[in-house]
Amino acid sequence: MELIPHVIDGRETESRDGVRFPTVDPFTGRTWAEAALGGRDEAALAVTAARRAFDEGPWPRMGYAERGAILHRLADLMEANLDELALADTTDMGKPIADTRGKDVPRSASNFRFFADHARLSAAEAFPMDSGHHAYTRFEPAGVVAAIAPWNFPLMLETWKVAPALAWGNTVVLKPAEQTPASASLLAKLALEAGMPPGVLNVVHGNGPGSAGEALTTDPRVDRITFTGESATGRAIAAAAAANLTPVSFELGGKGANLVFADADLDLAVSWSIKAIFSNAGQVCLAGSRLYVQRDVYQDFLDRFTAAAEALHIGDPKDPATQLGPLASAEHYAKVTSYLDTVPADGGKIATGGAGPEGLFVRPTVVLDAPPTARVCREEIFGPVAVVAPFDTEADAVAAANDTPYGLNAMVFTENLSRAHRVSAALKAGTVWTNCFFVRDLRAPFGGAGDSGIGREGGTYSREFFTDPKAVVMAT
Ligand code: TXE
Repeated sequence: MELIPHVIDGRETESRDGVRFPTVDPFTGRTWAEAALGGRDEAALAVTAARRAFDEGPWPRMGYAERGAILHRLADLMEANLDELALADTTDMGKPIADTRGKDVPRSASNFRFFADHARLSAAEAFPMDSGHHAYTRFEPAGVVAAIAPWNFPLMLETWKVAPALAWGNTVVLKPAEQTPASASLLAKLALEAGMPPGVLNVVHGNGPGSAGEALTTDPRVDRITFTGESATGRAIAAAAAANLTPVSFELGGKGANLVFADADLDLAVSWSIKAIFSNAGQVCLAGSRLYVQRDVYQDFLDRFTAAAEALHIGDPKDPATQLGPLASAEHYAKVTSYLDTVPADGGKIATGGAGPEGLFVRPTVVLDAPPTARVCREEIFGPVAVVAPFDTEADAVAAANDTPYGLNAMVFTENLSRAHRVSAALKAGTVWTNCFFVRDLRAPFGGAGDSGIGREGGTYSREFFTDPKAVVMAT
């Protein structure tokens, strides 16, 4: 059976004890490969390699252009290996191949290009002072970065962390989610092929608590921790990191509100709302899982939204026509379907959708009449489940949207410009999309408030996190 190895200090390795874990294709239910199961030892070895590459190696000492050229070469190699990378994520987690080929892998490659160029262009900051002194900033790399990633956008979220960390001269230990190990090892191999020195990008596979993931969060030789995953895991990592005062950047869960006003372009609103909750089978932190629609257009919107949801093409994720694949794992399927079971008891009803047609599939599901206290309204389901409710006034809509411990993102559909600005300002969210969804400029801040995380990444926000800026003041 194919082995997905650790990549430590430029070498593909098994774990010391040779133990592996199966990686299961959620569509077929079959084990399609085995990954090396790392633990504390492998995490420590990877940190040692990253530490040495940082303290003694050329990477942090290279100029931005030289480092950037390697990152650009890596992006080129990723595109040249697009099929293999896309198939790795699709097989590991059931995401439709049209998405991994068309979006995830191209965006992952562009993460390297963007941050390579951004670092080169934004590394300079100087302040000629009235006093005649001259102050300038050196953006010095922080050191060893631990990047702990989830399974829902494996390569894309890994590169969103790894690319800025590397571009700013850090070295990295990446721990992919245990459900999706394959693309990370491919990435590390391509990085070596692109000319990245050994030890600069290390990949260690394994579990979180009590294992490789936790070991990275407690290792005093790690200088930064960037993590995307569940809010409860974020709390555990924050507690572990506190012992060493290691700075953390967290992108956690969400319960995105999607507000459709009566003055919206309804065709546009329906089409984006469908994408917002059913793309990647709803396994998206940014999912528009709470849909609030102004009463005048509520029924019209609901009819169109339901029809569009029922028309989505469900099936084999390797079929280019598939829009909705299975959920990523049996465990996750159990979690999502257990939420569906709570709907009647909590006072709601399932208008369409539910588990099936087979295996780990959940059909696009629309829940109506659920009171704001219902679990499906409050908790992150991370599945293709939209809760739809009417509202009367703009104030009601904003109050409903903000009634959540999360603060990651929200959507507003309106043709009224003033309302768009007013509501965007009033929403508790790290990102507000107006008349669109998921459009990103990599210079913009990305992250959330409350239970959705700590800090922002993207553009100069990544620079602040992945460097230790030093002020140098000179008398003239
Ligand atoms: O996340 P975990 P899981 C949400 C979503 C999903 C739920 C559980 O609601 O149903 O989280 O998913 C590593 N120290 N999101 O269990 O456990 C783990 O090995 C160090 C939201 O996959 O947070 C994996 O690499 N590491 C989300 C990563 O953390 C630890 C994306 C994520 O695992 C650790 C995914 C520990 N103590 C799930 N415990 C989003 N925001 O997009 C776990 N890990």
